[in-house]
Amino acid sequence: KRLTSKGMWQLEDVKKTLPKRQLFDHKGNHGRGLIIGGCKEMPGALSMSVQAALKSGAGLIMGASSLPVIQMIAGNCVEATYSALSATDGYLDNHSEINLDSYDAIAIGMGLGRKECTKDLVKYVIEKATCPIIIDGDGLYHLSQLLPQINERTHPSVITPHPGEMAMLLGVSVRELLKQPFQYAKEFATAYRVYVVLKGRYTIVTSPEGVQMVNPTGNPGLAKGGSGDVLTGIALAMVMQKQSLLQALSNACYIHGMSADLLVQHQHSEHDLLATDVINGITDVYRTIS
Ligand code: B4P
Ligand code: MG
Repeated sequence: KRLTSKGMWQLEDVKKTLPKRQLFDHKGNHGRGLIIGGCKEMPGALSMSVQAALKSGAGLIMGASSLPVIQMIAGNCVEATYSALSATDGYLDNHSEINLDSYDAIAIGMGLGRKECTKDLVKYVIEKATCPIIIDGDGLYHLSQLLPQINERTHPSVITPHPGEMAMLLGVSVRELLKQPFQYAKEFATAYRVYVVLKGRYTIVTSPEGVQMVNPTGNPGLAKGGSGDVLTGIALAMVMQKQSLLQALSNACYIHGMSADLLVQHQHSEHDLLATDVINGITDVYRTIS
């Protein structure tokens, strides 16, 4: 009952709002995105976000990480371009070498690590990016110390926490958060003027104005490492297409969950589904909805 009292994002909403590719489109019409992430222990997080963003329709994607991470992952997605950033002991450390100006949206945090030097990088992006930014994973860990900076942004900010990350940002227990997830998400979104994608079985998307949408798709096959990184890549691609941010984020959640649903219906089980399967499954989602 609680779910239907809020806006449930449905297949018809996706069909109505998802922009169609036009005959004379070129890659510039579909967004140039930057994804910053990865460290020596978590190279795959960046890889999955980059692949998911391109598979979802982004025009151009630049993956930024340390050279060893790029060397490890570049073969997984040869369609992307990569930018090697300096790192200390496997963690990105120098923000001044990144040019943030030529992107339509930026995602940061997936597999970034929690070292102090990576916090500076997140701070730099929050302060300097003049396009929509999406903060996920370890970027959210750092965000707890960067709340004044996020409040001062004049361009859209999106956060994509799972309940553990949302609870940490709010300073409450996960148990307390899950008693009133709509209220807590709205509280944070309106206080800091951010879009909040609170992930879970029914992911709740909240705008800075407090408008909320609930995503019905997805299954427990997604409860596995990497599925959040895939969602961030899809979200980046959606944010760069011509649609409102609330629609873009709702569509991203819908596509992510629908990919997993189609896969467990036809090819996989909830046990063996991998995050990379969910990326490949985007093909069937698009073939179904268009
Ligand atoms: P992390 O290391 O933070 O996990 P992660 O890298 O963020 O994983 P990933 O990015 O792949 O998945 P995410 O959840 O973002 O996890 C380490 C620790 O964090 C855990 O040991 C735990 O302490 C804490 N933690 C993690 N998840 C928590 C939670 N839910 N509650 C409390 N603490 C938690 O994204 C997963 C994606 O899959 C989302 O899009 C989500 O909506 C979807 N999904 C997951 N389960 C689903 C389900 N049953 N049905 C539908 N969709 C589902
Ligand atoms: Mg995650």
